[in-house]
Amino acid sequence: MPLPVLVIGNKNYSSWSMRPWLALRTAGIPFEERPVSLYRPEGKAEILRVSPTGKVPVLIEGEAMTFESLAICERAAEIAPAAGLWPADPAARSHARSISCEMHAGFVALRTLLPCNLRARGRRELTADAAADLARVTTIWCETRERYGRGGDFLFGRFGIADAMFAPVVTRLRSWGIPFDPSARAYAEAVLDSPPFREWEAAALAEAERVAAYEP
Ligand SMILES: N[C@@H](CCC(=O)N[C@@H](CS)C(=O)NCC(=O)O)C(=O)O
Repeated sequence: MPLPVLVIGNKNYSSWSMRPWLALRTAGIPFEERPVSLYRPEGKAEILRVSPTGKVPVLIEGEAMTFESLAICERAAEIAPAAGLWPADPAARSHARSISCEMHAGFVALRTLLPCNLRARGRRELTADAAADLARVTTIWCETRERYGRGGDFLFGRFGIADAMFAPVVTRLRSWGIPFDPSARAYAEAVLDSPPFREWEAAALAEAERVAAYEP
């Protein structure tokens, strides 16, 4: 049986690719990754060949295809139920799904102002809308850690899908010089220190392609 193939964009820039990659790695699911450049014409053509949305990430398992980052995370949880990508407790799991969907669907002002660029170390001022997004993200992190995270360093104790969904927010804040609220600093540092994230980051930093629009 061939391994699942995860088609991803540039690791330095593709926050949506990072999320399911972290989930698959955390769950110990063997997979091949197929990187495509988001910024070269041949990359776009390749994405269009495998992705009905024209976007990455996409997970290919034989005839089956899963697109949309959160759907791929769900698929990872299905492939490896023992990995605990979702919390076992139903109330915690409902909360994990809710905040993961909230991340997937929202925080547009924050994401637009602070593009994903793991390598960057710049400074940006928050707009009012981005500040409101960040306030909500901080509340999510703190309330979730308080209610469900006592068993470990992550939102629900161990690293799971909710952490994978929020990991790019941590890196965007770091890249653009936005200080972490003291109440959220330990959580952010735990994400940056987690082995799957460090593996992704090392590969991102080794990439040569530069996109001027996302550089400081
Ligand atoms: N909602 C999608 C968003 C995917 C997305 O926007 N991917 C970007 C890369 S991070 C992309 O493929 N962009 C290429 C394009 O829009 O041409 C998901 O969650 O997977």
